[in-house]
Amino acid sequence: MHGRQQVRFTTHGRAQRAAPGTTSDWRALMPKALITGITGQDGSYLAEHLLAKGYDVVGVVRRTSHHSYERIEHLIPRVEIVAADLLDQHSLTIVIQEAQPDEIYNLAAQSFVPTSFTQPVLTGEFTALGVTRILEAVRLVCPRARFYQASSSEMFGKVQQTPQRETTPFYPRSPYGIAKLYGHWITVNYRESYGLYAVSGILFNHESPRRGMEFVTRKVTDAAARIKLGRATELRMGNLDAKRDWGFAGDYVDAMWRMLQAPTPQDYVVGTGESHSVEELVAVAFGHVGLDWRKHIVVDPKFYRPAEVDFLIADPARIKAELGWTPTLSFEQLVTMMVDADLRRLQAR
Ligand code: NDP
Ligand code: GDR
Repeated sequence: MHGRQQVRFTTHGRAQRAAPGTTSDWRALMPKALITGITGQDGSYLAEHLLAKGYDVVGVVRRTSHHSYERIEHLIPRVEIVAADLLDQHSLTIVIQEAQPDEIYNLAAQSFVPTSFTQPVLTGEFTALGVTRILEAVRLVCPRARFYQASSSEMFGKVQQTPQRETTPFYPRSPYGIAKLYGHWITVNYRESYGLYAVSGILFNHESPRRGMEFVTRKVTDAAARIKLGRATELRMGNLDAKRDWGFAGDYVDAMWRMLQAPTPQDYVVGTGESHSVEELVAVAFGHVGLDWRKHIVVDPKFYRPAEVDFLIADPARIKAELGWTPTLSFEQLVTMMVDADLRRLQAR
């Protein structure tokens, strides 16, 4: 892998532009990565991962009336922040043209499934067409860059095969899943049409203490901590029977990086190969702080989805065998780590 990187940076990379023997060529030899969605859960872990490997990191943020930098505060000023929006072709083209990155990770999206039912058009603009806008920019101004697209297990939806692997047919069940499927295929198409090094990681659910509060794991770990500390008494939830393959986000950003180091561009499924129900999640989180979840959880139809994805489980055999990737945290370790982090955060307030 290291050998290939050397060849790569000498062949396509910034080393070509460096004057040998100067101090500035040391930095010029460092690979450069551009991350969209750097303010999100995965963006923050990926930025840390790449900085630790010596990359220059450029993070794309959209303009908002106040900054949403909580997850990356500790990385500034080591990360260069630039402004662009998935809705705006010109802004994307310019940041990619100016940065001339070796690797581009497209993590930005409208990523919450229930919002995709209430805002399906916007979800399509961000999560589907946003990918084409970035690929167009790559094709026109930086075609040598390696491109990673954040595809999702939601594309399997009403599953056609269990466990799900790279060859499993797709059957998305939400406007989000459908938008991701478009993003997935447009990435394949630009690879096949224009010879771009463009790949999709089909990632199953991955979580962490930095997960958004609206997603089920964080909603549960935050509530378990609040109830334990006497700051809440109940938690209203949707479908407790749904099953997911949950892993740790820190492991999954390493899978993204590995995919862009492979000798040939290929799509991979990334997951643990274990599935658990939402009820099990609740039981582990509440049990960890000595609470009986049955006394606190209220099932509320408001949180049911118009169409549900009932059961997902990955077959990560290909990425394990070909790229040596493996998850480091078990389901129980992940959930208890998240509960402990929420306890610490709430106690500090
Ligand atoms: P988050 O929701 O935490 O982060 C999404 C990021 O996208 C944020 O940085 C957000 O910026 C940015 N963004 C949203 N809209 C725009 C826009 N119009 N222009 C520019 N940036 C925008 O997602 P995750 O980190 O959890 O996931 C990363 C990616 O991986 C997403 O594409 C998601 O769909 C996909 N994915 C996630 C999985 C998971 O389990 N976490 C599994 C499979 C795929 P802002 O801070 O301004 O809102
Ligand atoms: P998901 O994650 O839809 O799989 O998408 P989420 O955590 O929102 O839901 C997982 C499952 O839990 C059930 N559920 C609830 N979900 C939420 N959010 N809130 C509840 O109160 C609740 N009660 C039960 C849901 O019905 C569902 O079955 C995530 C996102 O990160 C996507 O961007 C990503 O692509 C996929 O994971 C893989």
